[in-house]
Amino acid sequence: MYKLYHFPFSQHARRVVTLLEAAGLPYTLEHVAMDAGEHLTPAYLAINPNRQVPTLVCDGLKIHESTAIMRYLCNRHGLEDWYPSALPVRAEIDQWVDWTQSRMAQAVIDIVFNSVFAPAHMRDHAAIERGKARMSELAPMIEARLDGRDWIAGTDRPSIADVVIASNISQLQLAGWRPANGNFKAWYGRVCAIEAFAKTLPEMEAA
Ligand SMILES: N[C@@H](CCC(=O)N[C@@H](CS)C(=O)NCC(=O)O)C(=O)O
Repeated sequence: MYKLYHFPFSQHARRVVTLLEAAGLPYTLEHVAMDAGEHLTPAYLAINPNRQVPTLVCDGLKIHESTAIMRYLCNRHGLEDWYPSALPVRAEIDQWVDWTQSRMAQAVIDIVFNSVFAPAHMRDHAAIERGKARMSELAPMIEARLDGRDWIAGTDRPSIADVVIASNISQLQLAGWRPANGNFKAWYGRVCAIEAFAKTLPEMEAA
């Protein structure tokens, strides 16, 4: 049984839940009350010294970094559909996963934290603008790569790369940012139609 330290407004935690759900793996969610600072407590820091969610705990193993957790689950359970082992396909999935973490993640945090979660007096408007500028740079890359393909890595079915990118897009929606018309928007609709993905969306967004 996996234990996932989780917070519903964490896109990084939600992507792991999507995979656990989609693969039918046994798990429990351990709610970390980030809004009350629980991630900063010594008890949680002993689990993840980065003071972040998610963290996966199982069989004495503690893993942080959402994408490392997803790869671990795929490798351990042979989730070929989500993370095919054929090297050219896997390389493209890894490329988009790492690209999302290195190029997109901070922009999403900058936009959403400063538009939605930070108290008004702490909002960093320059960070919001920086994040939006980065998203304006990245969105056309997604748009172009989806030309003639349903899923970002060219697979026949959604892969972890689609879930990783889309979890960020769902987070951006909290701040009112949405993919424009075109391939990107149609792709996001396809990801949202995946039951395991839709199930993880926080209530605020579904409203
Ligand atoms: N690279 C990490 C990022 C995790 C992350 O940024 N989590 C956020 C919630 S979405 C968090 O816990 N932030 C608290 C903090 O950084 O202090 C991953 O992919 O798991």
